[in-house]
Amino acid sequence: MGLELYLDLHSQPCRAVYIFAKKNNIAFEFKLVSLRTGQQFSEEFGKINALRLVPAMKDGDFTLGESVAILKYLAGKYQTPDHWYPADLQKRARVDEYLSWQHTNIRYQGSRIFMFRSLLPALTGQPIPKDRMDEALADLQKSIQTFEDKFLQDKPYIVGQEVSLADLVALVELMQPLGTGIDPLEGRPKLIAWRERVKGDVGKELFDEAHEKMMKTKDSINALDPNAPSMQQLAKALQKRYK
Ligand SMILES: N[C@@H](CCC(=O)N[C@@H](CS)C(=O)NCC(=O)O)C(=O)O
Repeated sequence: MGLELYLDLHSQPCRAVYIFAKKNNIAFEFKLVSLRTGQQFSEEFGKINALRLVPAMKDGDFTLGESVAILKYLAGKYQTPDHWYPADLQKRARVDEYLSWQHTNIRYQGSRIFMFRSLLPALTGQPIPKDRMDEALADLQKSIQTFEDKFLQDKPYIVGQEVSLADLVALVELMQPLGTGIDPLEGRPKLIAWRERVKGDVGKELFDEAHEKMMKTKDSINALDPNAPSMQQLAKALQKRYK
């Protein structure tokens, strides 16, 4: 049995895994786990990832969740070019440093904007109050400022001269608010130039293909049934997660 990747490309970490696998010509079977219809709650998917989150991976009998773990597994197993996850201890540690930081910073803040402006109001029927939205936008900008000052600085990439997993993971997260019409990098020329550089490294065609669904979030949200039990379950989980 070959490599299976369980993905929904509306999801940022799924896009990182998808883009990384495609860019490195890693053969895999795309297994759609549609978050819009609650397939993550199915019994079948529970056997692949008990956390009930995508992305997930199955390689033979071995199953794995968590995008960062999957990306590193693929980099190791398929010996992808060194720049993605450098063998040099200190460069690798820089990639790991960003990958550890991002979960509760850029990822959380960017996802919160996405949820506040799309899924949450659609599923609960309640718009997010303006002061909460403004606070969320300010929190995202604080994380982006830290990203610029501490991680990117004046380098072309997070780890210096070459693109790595850290840049890919950062960029897919920073794309998410764009799916709701907000460019979080507006007014930040250095970061806009970095975004274009990383897109170029990945290949614009692959990058755009991976983001196509997410950029049409409005259409998929209009097709949701907020009364479906799986959607109510999702709304509850999201309300807990995104305060
Ligand atoms: N830390 C995990 C996060 C995975 C995650 O939050 N996945 C979301 C989509 S972006 C999901 O599956 N959500 C389904 C749910 O909350 O029910 C990773 O990096 O893989």
